[in-house]
Amino acid sequence: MTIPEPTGAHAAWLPPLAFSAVGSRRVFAPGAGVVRDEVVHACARHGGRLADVGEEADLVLALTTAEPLPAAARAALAGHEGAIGEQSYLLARRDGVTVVLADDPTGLLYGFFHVVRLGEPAFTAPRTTEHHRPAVHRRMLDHWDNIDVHPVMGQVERGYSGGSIFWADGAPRDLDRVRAYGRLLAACGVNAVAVNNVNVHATEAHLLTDRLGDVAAVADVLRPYGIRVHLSVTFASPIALGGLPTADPLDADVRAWWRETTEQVYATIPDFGGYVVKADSEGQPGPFAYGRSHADGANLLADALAPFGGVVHWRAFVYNHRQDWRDRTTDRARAAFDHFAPLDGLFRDNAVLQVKYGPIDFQVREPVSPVIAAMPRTRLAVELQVTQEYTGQQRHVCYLAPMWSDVLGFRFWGDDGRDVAALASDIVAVSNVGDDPYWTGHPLAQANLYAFGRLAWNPHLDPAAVLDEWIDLTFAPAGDEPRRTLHAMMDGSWRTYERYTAPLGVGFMVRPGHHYGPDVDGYEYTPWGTYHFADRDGVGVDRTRATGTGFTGQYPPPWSQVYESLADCPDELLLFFHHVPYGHVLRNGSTLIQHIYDTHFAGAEEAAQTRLLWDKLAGSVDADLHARVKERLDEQVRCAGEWRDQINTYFLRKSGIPDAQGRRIH
Ligand code: BDP
Repeated sequence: MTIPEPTGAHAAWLPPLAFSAVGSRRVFAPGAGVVRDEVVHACARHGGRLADVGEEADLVLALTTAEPLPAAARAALAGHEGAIGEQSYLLARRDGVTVVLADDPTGLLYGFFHVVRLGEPAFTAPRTTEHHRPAVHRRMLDHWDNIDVHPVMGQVERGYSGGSIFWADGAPRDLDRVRAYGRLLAACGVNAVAVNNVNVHATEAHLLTDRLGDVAAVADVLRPYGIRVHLSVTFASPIALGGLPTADPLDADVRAWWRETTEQVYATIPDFGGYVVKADSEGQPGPFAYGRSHADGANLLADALAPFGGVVHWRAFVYNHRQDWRDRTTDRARAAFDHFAPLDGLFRDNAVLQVKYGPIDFQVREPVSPVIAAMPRTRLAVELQVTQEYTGQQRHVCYLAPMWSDVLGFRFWGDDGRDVAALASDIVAVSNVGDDPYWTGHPLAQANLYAFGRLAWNPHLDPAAVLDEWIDLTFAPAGDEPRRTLHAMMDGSWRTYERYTAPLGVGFMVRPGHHYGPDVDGYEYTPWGTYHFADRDGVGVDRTRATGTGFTGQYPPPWSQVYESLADCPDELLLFFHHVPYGHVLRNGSTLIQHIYDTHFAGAEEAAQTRLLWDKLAGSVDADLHARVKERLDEQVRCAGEWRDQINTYFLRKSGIPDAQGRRIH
């Protein structure tokens, strides 16, 4: 299949598409650079023209350092104290002129895209000066991309959008496509990418040394969009690449190797972002082999990066994947906290501990990881998963922003305490993009990518409003009916997915290995630590202090008590925290077993309704796009039915309790 021209009608929220608001307007965008290019491009497509110095303009896009600063810009600045700040901008409209002002080119670019998002209203209502700043400094996508095609995982680990967007045939791929990707990311506020898999295989390890030029080629293309490139590295690099006998973080030769290697990296890529490390996790090497702590490991790399302003993202996803559930202390949910909480305060300032949002592994419903509350003296990144590994693998519609919004807004210390977004210095996610013509396999999965960037910029945005933004930017010409229909299909799709898959936070129940589709006992008797403990009397994991694994004790009050209590624990997390009899009455009034039946019938039915809605849009959206989404919806409906039937049958047989509504359970 050919890749459509990146500005093609179904290629996501690429800005000029929505910049028809330029119309016949004059735009003053002094200086060179990407903003000016954007304006030239928009004018070529939609009319309008670049204004000259001294000429009146309808839109002024300027850096505060511009000489002379246009009068409209000076007026917008009046009364504004201090710097606008890195990556930030002022937006104002008065006396018929819309003004975007920034201290740096990246801020100006973000301001430009803000105008694009607003469309025509950017040029109508007056606007007192607004100051827009990102909530966190770094908004990053981790690509789990390999250069080579891995025999089991394919080229992109957990990738559902074709091959890598960065690598093809053993080298950097078509850089025009990478450039278009950079633009797409800048338009939603992402400013960092890691270009290779956290599981670093032999070929990819060399990106750090003799293949650094390949990384530099990608960095050059992304730089104008304010995006810095990061690299996943293996902790064993000094052995694998440097020929040293050890990777011990306290060994002098090892330290020198990292220092010199990192110097070379910065000599080649002066604005290189830093390293991402998965250590002592699922077979990756790490400091445990040398009897050292993860602070020792992270600080080794942090020290090498510090002179250049780089950071190391050190992942907290550390657990023993070969353990069985030997005793209460070996609950996988506890592992990250048990390893890292005692190390709080020992990490360097440029070491960022990257914590998955939940204590297990990117499930459709998990409590927020208690590690995030336990490390006040450590810089933290919250890690989300945009790629839909456990949420339908981009064959199912599953708009994840409502979940992320809940996570980022979660308050560990109750209503008056700080929320997760305020505790994080970075927000990171595993990317869902590949070389697919629609970028994300399922065209509607683009909304997750867009929403990730927008929520990382401002975690308090309403996910439903962000969805509408994406729909408007992507399907602008389609009109009101498609807009309403798409909203109806997508807004509740995460909860729909939750209804027909593993119930009430218990998680997994997926087919082992590829993680798609139902297999209730697939992981139940394996050493991975992801169990549901269903028996004839009940289901769920007892993680209480009183009788279970004690995981609830990793939360501060009030949540330690709320989760500990069967009566107070929120329904949606009940089976994550408690082993519960089938007859237990939930807070919603239903028995547990009846709730399982009801939600599974309802979820599968909602999937079928979603497909009907899409059918109605035939003729109103691009025909190829319609066909692609339809094919995915057919699979979603089939798979949702399979989930419903397997889960319901399983629990009917275990419990022997029939459905109160007498529906047929296969
Ligand atoms: C798991 C994925 C695995 C990743 C791992 C990780 O199944 O492919 O390598 O997460 O985050 O969910 O490192």
